[in-house]
Amino acid sequence: MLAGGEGKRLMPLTADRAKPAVPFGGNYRLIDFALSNLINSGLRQIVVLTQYKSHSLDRHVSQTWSIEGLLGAYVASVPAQQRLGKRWFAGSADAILQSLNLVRDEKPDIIVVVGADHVYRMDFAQMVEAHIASGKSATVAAIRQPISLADQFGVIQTNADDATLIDAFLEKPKDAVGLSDSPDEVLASMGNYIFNADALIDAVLRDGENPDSAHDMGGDIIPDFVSRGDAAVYDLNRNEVPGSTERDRYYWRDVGTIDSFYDAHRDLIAALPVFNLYNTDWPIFSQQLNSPPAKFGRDEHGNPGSVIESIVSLGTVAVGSHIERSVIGPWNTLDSGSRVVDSVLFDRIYVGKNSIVNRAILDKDVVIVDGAHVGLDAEADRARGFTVTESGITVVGKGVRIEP
Ligand code: ADQ
Repeated sequence: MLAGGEGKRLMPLTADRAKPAVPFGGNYRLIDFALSNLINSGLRQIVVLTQYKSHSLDRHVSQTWSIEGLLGAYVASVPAQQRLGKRWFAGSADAILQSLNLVRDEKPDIIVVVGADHVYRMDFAQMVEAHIASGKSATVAAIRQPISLADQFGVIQTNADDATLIDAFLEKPKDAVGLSDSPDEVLASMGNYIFNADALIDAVLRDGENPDSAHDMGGDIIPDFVSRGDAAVYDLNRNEVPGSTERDRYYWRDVGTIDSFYDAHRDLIAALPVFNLYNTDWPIFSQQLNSPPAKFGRDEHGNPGSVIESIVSLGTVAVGSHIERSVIGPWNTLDSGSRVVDSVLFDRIYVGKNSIVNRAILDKDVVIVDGAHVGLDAEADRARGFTVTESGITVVGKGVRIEP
C-alpha cells in the first residue's frame, strides 16, 4: 500500500499528518477504507509504505491493524529507510524500489499495489482473478469519472477490439478525450494495480536507472507496461461487493481536496446513503475506542436539543445542542444552545454555549468559546487565518481556539 503522499490540497488537515491518516466519517482514518478492502478480500500480507509526517499514520496502523497471530498475516507500516542511499522516496515507484527487500523475503507471485486515500468498497480477489485470466503482467483498476476531473487522474484508452486491454495511458492529461459512448466521461485509473511480481520488480529496477523518470507509478511505471502492450484494465463495474445495493455500488471518491472531502462526508449521512457504513457483509474496520456511548442530554433550561441527519461518534456529549447534517467525531462536547450545521467535527472539540458551527470542518482539539461562531462569514474567517474554499467551506486547523 502506497501511503507516503503529502496531500497538499487537504491543508491544513495534512499540516501535521499524512493524508491517509486524515480522520474521516467520525471514527475512521482514510487508510481504513483501503485496508478494510484488502482484508475483506482475503489479502493478509500487507506492507504500508509511509514517508511524509508518518507518526500518526504509523501509530494508527500499529494500534488498529495488528492482525499478527492469524497464520502469516500482517499489516506492517514501513517508513522510508534509505536502504539504497541517502534519499527519501523520490516517488511512488521509488517507494517500491526501496522496499524490494520485503518482496524478496516474501516471494509472492502477485503483488497488489493500492493507494491509501480513497473512500470505496472493492473486492480485490475478483480483480486478481481477472488479472490472471488476462495473461498480462499488469492490471489497472478503473472507474468512469467526469471529463472535467481528467487532469487529476490517469486516463485510460482501451483497445477497440478488446476493451480489457489498455492501448494508451495518459497521466493527468490537460486535453482528455471523452469516451465514445459517453463523451462527458473518461475511464480513470483508481491508482490500484495488480502485477506479476517478477514484472513489477523488473520495471521498478529499470525505472530506478532512468534519470529522466519521476519514479511515479501512474506517470512512469504503468505507461511503461502499456507501451509494451502488457497492461489490462479492470473496470470497477465488474466488481460485486457483498451487501452492496444498486445505490452504493461503484461508489469511489478521491478525497484529495477539501471540497471533495467535505462532499464525501455528506454521502454518509442520508437515511439511504450512497456510501453505506452499515454494510456488515463488507465491514469497514477502524480503531475500537474504549469509549462510552454518545449521550444527548437536556441543558440547564430543559432544552433537549436535536439531532437531524447526522452521525455522532462514541464519547461525545451534547446537551441542548442542535446538530444537523453533520458528522461528529469522538469525544466532542457540545454545550447548551450551540448549533452545528452542515459540518464535520474531528475529535475532542469543545463547542461552547450558544456557539455556531456552520459549513465548517474542525480538526482535533478546536475550542469554540461560548458565543463564538465559525462558517457564517467567509471574509471574517479568512481574516482570522482559516482556510475557506471557493464553495464556502471553512477549515479550522488542530487545536485552534475561536473567540467570539
Ligand atoms: P495521485 O493520487 O495524484 O494519482 P500520488 O500522489 O502518487 O498520485 O498518490 C498515490 C498514492 O501513492 C497515495 O496513496 C499516496 O499516499 C502514495 N504516495 C505518493 N507519493 C509517495 C511516496 N513518495 N512514497 C510512498 N507513497 C507515496 C494516482 C495515480 C493516478 C490515479 C490516481 C487516482 O498516479 O493515475 O488516477 O492516483 O486517485
